[in-house]
Amino acid sequence: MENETKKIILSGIQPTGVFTLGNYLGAVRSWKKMQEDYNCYYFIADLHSMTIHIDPQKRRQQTREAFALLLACGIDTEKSLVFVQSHNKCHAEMGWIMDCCSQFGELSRMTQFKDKSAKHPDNINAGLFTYPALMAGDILLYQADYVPVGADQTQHLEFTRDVATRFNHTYGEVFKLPEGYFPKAGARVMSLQDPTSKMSKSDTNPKATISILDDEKTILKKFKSAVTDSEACVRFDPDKKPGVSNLMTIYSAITGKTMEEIESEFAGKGYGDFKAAVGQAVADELRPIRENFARLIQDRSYLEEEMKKGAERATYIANKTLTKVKKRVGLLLAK
Ligand code: ATP
Ligand code: LTN
Repeated sequence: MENETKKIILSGIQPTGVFTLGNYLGAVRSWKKMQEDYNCYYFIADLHSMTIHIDPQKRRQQTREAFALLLACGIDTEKSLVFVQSHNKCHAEMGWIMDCCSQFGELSRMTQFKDKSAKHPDNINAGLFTYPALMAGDILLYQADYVPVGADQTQHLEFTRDVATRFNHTYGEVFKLPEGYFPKAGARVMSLQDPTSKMSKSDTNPKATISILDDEKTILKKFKSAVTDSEACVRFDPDKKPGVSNLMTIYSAITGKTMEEIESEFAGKGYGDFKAAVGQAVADELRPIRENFARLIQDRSYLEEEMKKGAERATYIANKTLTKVKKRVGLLLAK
């Protein structure tokens, strides 16, 4: 699995619900492609999901499902290291050390903290505030070269680099500085009901998001009711025609067609035909994932076995960095 000459890719996804078409086209589909060229480490960020309230039973279920979804999307445990964050205790330990290397001022500037505290004013917990420090620990533990994340996470990545630089300066070189990785084929998918905001797992309006487990009928129906405009012309113009442009982005991401090709394909046709074609392309793309998932989620012992293998290997790798870090900061190592 591991190859010394390949660069390390690391990324995580929170178990906050079934992945959306946005998570798939913007992240997980590229993760699958990267497996061929990099040493890839992918994990379910269950510790990060604790920053919002989720019923415990639901969290357990969503974590198992998220793990199965990664495999269903083609993340291969023979090629990549796949694990659940909390199964490797190094993350929590490193998280505390990173907390102590983070400044109140810099954490206060994080837009995700501001956004999420506005969204959940009744639960502005300390974890939400120190979320980026835990994330920095995730990345630095594995000496990742590249971190594929969406635009919403670039500030956290910058923060990680700042903390790593400061640590290396204070205690001597330990951490590699990670870089963001923005795959060319990665698409930013917007809500089907409000195309100016991103499609998000935690959206409460089911018509706004396509879950990657939606069946064909549901997918076609959701695309049929997607918000467009009254011009009745398939043309790419994200500012003036955000709804149609979003559908074109999705169609292009799946078929590989350029915007010009899509415009001429639907020239003179109404939105009805266009929406049906996009819906069908999405349904065809997601069908094998849904079938793989249905099979995997039944096989609990297989999932548990894969989680266990992932946890052991992740712990082995992370522990090397953690031990170095503990020595450098002057924590006595237990004999
Ligand atoms: P939540 O609603 O719980 O905040 P989310 O749907 O925004 O979740 P995350 O778990 O925060 O998803 O993100 C997982 C990965 O998917 C990240 O790399 C993120 O950048 C990417 N991603 C999330 N939403 C989209 C989207 N609409 N388009 C493209 N990429 C996305
Ligand atoms: N914050 C990320 C999830 C995440 C992550 C990470 C991504 C947690 N730790 C480390 C990359 C590297 C998110 O919400 N998408």
